[in-house]
Amino acid sequence: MSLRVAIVMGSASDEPTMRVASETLLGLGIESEMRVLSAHRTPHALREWVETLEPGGVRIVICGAGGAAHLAGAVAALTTLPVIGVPLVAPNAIGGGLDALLSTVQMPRGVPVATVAVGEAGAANAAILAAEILATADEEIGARLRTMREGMAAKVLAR
Ligand code: RP5
Repeated sequence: MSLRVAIVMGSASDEPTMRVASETLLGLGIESEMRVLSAHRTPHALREWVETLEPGGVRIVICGAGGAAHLAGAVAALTTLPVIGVPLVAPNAIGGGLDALLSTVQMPRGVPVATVAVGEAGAANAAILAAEILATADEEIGARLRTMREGMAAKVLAR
């Protein structure tokens, strides 16, 4: 079966955080591919990669970047696949990732990026949101999402 979710990040230094997205997807029974490509450092390679996604069966793209976080916006400019942006905390971050949050979320009308929370929570939520999109046409994923929610609620109520 083809991989339905692709994850891309701007730097290898983003990998520990973005791994949370791939692990969360895996926990929901969804495999993904992960790449490091930069809107600024490798714009041509990024474009070539994006062009392979839809023909390869990818349905959703998760993009993580910090600082001047233009990766998700650049990907969204190149495809009409849903793009989920994860703002990350770069080593020189301003405002604990506020720089990346604003760079990711403030897209011009017509080219949306679904932007989640900064950092690990955002990486996890990007995966869950991707699964929720896939679940609109995949009942098995929907059932796994419901089980996950029930587990969360049980944990809270057990305290
Ligand atoms: C962004 O700049 C990357 O997404 C990363 O979060 C940040 C720092 O990258 P490195 O200088 O560590 O490669 O483009």
